[in-house]
Order: sequence, then structure tokens, then C-alpha cells
Amino acid sequence: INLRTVYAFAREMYPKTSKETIQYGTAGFRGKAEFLDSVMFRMGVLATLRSRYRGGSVIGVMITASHNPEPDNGVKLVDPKGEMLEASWEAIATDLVNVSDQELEQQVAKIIKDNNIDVTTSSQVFVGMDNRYHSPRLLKAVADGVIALKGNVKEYGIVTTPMLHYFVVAANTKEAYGKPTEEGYYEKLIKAFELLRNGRLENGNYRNSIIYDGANGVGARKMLQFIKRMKGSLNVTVINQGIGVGKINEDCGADYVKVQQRPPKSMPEVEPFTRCVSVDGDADRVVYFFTDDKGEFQLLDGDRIATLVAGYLMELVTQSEINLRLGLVQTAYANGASTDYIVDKLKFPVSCVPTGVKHLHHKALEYDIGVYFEANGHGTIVFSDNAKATIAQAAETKESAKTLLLLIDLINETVGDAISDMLLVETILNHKGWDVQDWISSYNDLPNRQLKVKVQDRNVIETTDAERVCVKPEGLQSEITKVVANYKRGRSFVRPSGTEDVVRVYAEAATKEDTDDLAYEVGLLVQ
Ligand code: 16G
Ligand code: ZN
Repeated sequence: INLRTVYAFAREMYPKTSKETIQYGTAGFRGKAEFLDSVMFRMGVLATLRSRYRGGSVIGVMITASHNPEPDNGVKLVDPKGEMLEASWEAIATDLVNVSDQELEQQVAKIIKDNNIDVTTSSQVFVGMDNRYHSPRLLKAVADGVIALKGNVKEYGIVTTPMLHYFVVAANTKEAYGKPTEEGYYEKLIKAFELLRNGRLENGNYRNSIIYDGANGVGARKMLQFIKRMKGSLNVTVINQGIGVGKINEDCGADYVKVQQRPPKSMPEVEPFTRCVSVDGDADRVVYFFTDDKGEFQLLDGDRIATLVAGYLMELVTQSEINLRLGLVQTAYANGASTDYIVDKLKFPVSCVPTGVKHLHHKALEYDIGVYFEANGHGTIVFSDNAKATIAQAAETKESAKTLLLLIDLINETVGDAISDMLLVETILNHKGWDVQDWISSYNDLPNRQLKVKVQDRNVIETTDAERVCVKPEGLQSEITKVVANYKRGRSFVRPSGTEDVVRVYAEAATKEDTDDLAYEVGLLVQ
């Protein structure tokens, strides 16, 4: 490999146009699409190096800015087991993206040397993208980066983020996890879903239809593909399909619904208590919602999904008479009422970790069955090898264990998957004979509020204890503690955002007014 060609390629086709330093954060690189061409090219280069470093295993590259506005785009790397890129390589990525075109050749040589990479070995990179209009251009840049290092690249075109994770794992496990194709993905999920339904489409209060808000993103397109193949096992009406004037995530989608606490603007008139679901722009987050008979909006977010799933898994494990370690992983954003419910009522072990999928996923792997969800709707369930073997054995005699076995196939263990999570929720509600009213009445959420505060340098704020305690600047935490003490059931924390140049404030309290006041007071302390 001639590294000169990498440099020549970069300078000719993907010159670096921005001088601003960017950082590989919790969601990879994000920014305005027009400045990302050189970033994408370099990530193609890096993915190829990473694949060689990992003995030729497939590395994934996903082009998306998830729930962010349509003009933004971004890129993240997927490691061989479907996890987020290893932390030490985040720094390597940051360095590689920020050097000048002239320094690029040197920098690539340095990565090769530091990591003892044999550049003559084979490599494989899978690339996917969301349906932003600039994604195809950026995808080509990634592919060219791979080609510059004489690597192999497979382009999946427009797919959801969790689909790409699935393809990577499927290929790296030699198809033990499934076929690494779009059709293989649909087949695996739909087969499990239909077997779990077992022909019983309605049950008790459960109605077999749902309104699905696709956020004008790739999740809408893929849901239309699911519908074609599902043959009526679930009646889905897709809104915000991405056809026409609607922009990705604008006034719709999981982030809008969760943060604004209201339905998408384009929501059609529906009967009270109609079950609705929203996914985000790359379909790795999902939240449910409905409007009650008083016209009030009701949200069923990631915490609700987590408690529903955890409770159900616990039931099945108990009925199967198997001994497995179950655990739920949350972040500081989890509603206090959800944590109380799960600890006191369900007697389920809970742990709290910092924001970001990699932290949750990592912690969940410590259990036999690890359930993790962020309140924003990103989450999944992971099963240890021991759990899989134990369940498979019990399934020979116990119905409940058979159900568990099918659930494993329905769940995309590699990362939070909005569509897979939705099919899981639908399965549980169907089995329980529940609809949204039954689900929401399991506990009462505490009113909560999030604020963004613009500050000069958000990194002056440092936190500990899974972001629940602020250690810097000195004295801020004691002031927050003092303020919080004035509110019944009050809880509040501040943390620097990992994706935007702001400090985030979270507050919850017994009443809505108190919550707003508390958020405001803490916001003032930060300013
Ligand atoms: C990223 C994270 C998400 C987290 C969010 C927080 C991944 C793949 N995504 O989108 O899990 O909730 O950042 O954003 O890790 P913030 O730091 O701006 O609050
Ligand atoms: Zn997303």
C-alpha cells in the first residue's frame, strides 16, 4: 500500500475545509453535512485499519445524524461484536480527523505503526446510511477511504442504524446470528414475532393496530417493508413516511415527542387511547404515546418500556424455574418513579451508569439477562451464553422457556433497535392482554423537565456517580442540593452534553409547577 495515494486522494477529492477541531463523541462525529466529506473519507480509512487490526473481522460504518435536524449528518464506527467503537480508538479517530491534509500520510503511518497493523492482510467494511439527501455523497467518501487502503467495502445503502449493527454481527458470527442481508433481518424478526403471536392477534384489552410515526426517516421506509411481509399479524399505519415536504425529525419522531411531551404535529385525529409509537431518524430509539379521554397527552418512554420488559422477563424466568441473574441498567435521566417501581415492586436489581449507549451496554453484559434503556427510548436486552444455553434446555419441557427462546430471536441484542423493541412491546402487551391504559397505570411518572443552558465552556462542569453528582466547579453541588431540598420528591442534576455545546439540566418533583421551578432555579445556578 502506498500511503502517498491516500494523501493524493484526500487532497484531490476530500480536502479538509474546516479548521474547527471535532471530537469523536458518544455518537461519533456529528456536524453540518457540508463539512463532513473529509471526515467520512478518513473514517473509511480508519475502519479499514481497524478491520485489519481485528484480524479481518467486519467493521461497520453508519452515516447518520440520528435525531438531529436534517442538514446535519454524522458517522460512527461499529466494532466486530456490534458494540460501539472501543474507547482508545475514539482518540485515534479524533486525531486522524483533525490533522491537515499534509499531515494525513504521516498520521496514517503512525496508526499502522503504533498498533502493529499488517496492511497486507484482508479487511472488510460494511457501510450504511440514513435517508438524508447528503448521505449518498458521504457514503461514497467512506467507500473511497476504504478503497484508498485497498480494503473491501460492502455498501448496504439506506438502512437503519440497528440493521447495520445486525449485519456486522451476522457476518462476524458466520451467520449464527442471522443472514447479513436486509431480507435476513426481516425474516428473523418477523418469524419470531409471528410465532410469539401464535395466531392470537387480539387478547383482552389489546388491540392489534397501531399508529407509527417514522420521523420522515429510514425507520418509516423499513416499517413499510415490514408491513409488506407481516401479512396482517400487526396492523400498522405509518405517518411521517418521508414522502413529500416533511423533514427528518422536524416536528415529529421520538426525540420531539419525548422532549416536547406532545404528539407529532402531523398527528391525525384518532380515538382516545389509540396506541401510537414514534421512532427517531435512524430508528434506534422508540417511545409510545397516546391521548386520553380528557385530551391529555400521555407518554410511555424508555423507562416504561424497560419496566414492562423487565417485569415480563422476570415472570418467564420464574415460571421456567431457571436460575439466572437479571439486571436493569438506567441512567440519571430515568424517572424516579420507574426506579422505585422496579426496585420495590418488581424486586429487580438496578444499576445506574453515565449517559451513552456504550456505558449501558457494557454494564448490561454483566448480567445473564441485562435489560438497558435510556429514558429517550434507546435500549435493548442482552443475554449471556449461559442464559441462552439454560433457556434452550428448559424450553424442552417448559412453555415459558420456549417463549423466552423466541424473544431472544425477536430482540436485536447488538444495539437498541426501534422496530425490534416495538415488536417486543407489542408481543408483551398482546400476551398480557394489556393496552396503553393498563400499561401506564403500573406506576405514576414524576413530572420532569429538561433545560439546556448555554455557557462559555461546558467542560467546566464535571460529574461523578453516574452524572448524579457535580464535582466541578466547586460548590455548585452543595447549592443544587440546597435548592432540591425545598421540593417534595425533588431530584435534579446537571451535566455537559456530549453532543451539543450546552449544559443539560434535569429536574423532577412531585408536581409540574415544582418541577418547572426546580429546573429554573438549578438552571440559574449553572449560568
Ligand atoms: C447520543 C447517545 C445517546 C445519548 C445522547 C445524549 C449513543 C449511540 N447515543 O445520542 O445514547 O442519550 O447522546 O446526548 O450513544 P447528550 O450528551 O447531548 O445529552
Ligand atoms: Zn438515533
